[in-house]
Amino acid sequence: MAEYFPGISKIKYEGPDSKNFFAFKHYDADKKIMGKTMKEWLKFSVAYWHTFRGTGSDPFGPGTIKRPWDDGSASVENANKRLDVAFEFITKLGAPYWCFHDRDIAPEGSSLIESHKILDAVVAHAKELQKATGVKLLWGTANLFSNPRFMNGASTNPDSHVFAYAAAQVKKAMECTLELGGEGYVFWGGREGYQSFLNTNMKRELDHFANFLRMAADYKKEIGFKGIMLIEPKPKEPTKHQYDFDAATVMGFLRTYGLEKEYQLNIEANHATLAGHAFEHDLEISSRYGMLGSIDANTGDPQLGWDTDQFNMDVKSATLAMAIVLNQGGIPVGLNFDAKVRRESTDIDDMFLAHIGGMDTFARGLVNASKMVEDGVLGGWIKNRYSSYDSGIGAKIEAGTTNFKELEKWVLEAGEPKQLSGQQEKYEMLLNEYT
Ligand code: XLS
Ligand code: CA
Ligand code: CA
Repeated sequence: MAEYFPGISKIKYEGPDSKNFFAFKHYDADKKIMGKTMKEWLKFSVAYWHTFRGTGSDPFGPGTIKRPWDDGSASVENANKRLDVAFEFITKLGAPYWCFHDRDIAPEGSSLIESHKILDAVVAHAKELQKATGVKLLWGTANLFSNPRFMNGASTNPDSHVFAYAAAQVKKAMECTLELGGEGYVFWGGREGYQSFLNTNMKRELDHFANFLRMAADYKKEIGFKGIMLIEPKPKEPTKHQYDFDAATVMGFLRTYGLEKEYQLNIEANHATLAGHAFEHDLEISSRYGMLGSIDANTGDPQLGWDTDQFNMDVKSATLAMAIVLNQGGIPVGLNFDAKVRRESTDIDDMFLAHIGGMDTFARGLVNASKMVEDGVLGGWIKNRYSSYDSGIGAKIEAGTTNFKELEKWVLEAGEPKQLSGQQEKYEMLLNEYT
């Protein structure tokens, strides 16, 4: 079989003193941290759409990134060759998983049946490559946003014909995910949202969306897919208002429609920040309610207000993220690099460096967070801050066994509360000690 990265051998762990850019300084796959290997805690995945279909195009100009193996055609041969390249890349990198959209891996045909056939052929090839390399599928998904037929949405489209088309496409993508042994299946809202109040019946669209998700959950059971179904929040882009705005909105939506047992959340850092939250905010809120299933590990740019999907090289952010993962005992699905190299990063080397950097960043985050847990730092101060709820009147408030009358009586005796400092700066200093 042809080798596409002849100059690059398997990326190894060389430790923090290494000066080699093509080596891990922190990600030591088999090293045990708090009872599990780094590989198990982190479950890294390469996003096919960015790394193998991304061209660097932006609204101001066409792609800048040309890959020598890609002839630019929509042929099955080209699609299969790209997969060969991808599996060599992922194997050399040492990431255990990959993720895809149906339309990233296979071109769309001129009819649904033709698209299904092409997809089947490409999935068969992917299955062989998975077997040969040991790389596994983290999750699959359907692209319900690129084709013009989805311009007004997929399951929230005002036209039921488009709803049905989207269902047929998701049905097939779920079958392919099952065929490839995926650990999850993701629903990112795509164009599920609206641009104008004047032409939108929001309630009907949301009802339809819920029905779509219910049908998907039923189909999961019907075909025996054991993976976790995930919803990925995002507040805007491509529509002005995306229905899956943020983690809290999605959890409320799922509960409203009785779907909270069928779905968990895939939290993307850049989407949380677009919603005006920190990455750790959406991780924490979903984790604390038992809904954090997977992570799209990337970052936005603080100066740019759009979805830049950059590799996260911020150790502090990764530390907070991994602290949340540690706290819940692991990440059920995994940590997918939904990130692309910059349009100016046009070398093949950049593909490797970006992933090595991202993996090392989250590995450092994991190690830092575990040290904080082991030192009893993390969680300790927070527990202390709420200790007034551990006994007495506080415990009654927490247990829901008191009422306004009793609380009034209690305050009349206790008097004015003492001022308790939030000590934010102290804790920021402490975090600096670990990162
Ligand atoms: C787009 C999303 C998308 C999903 C999968 O903003 O991040 O890539 O992760 O459809
Ligand atoms: Ca994503
Ligand atoms: Ca994104």
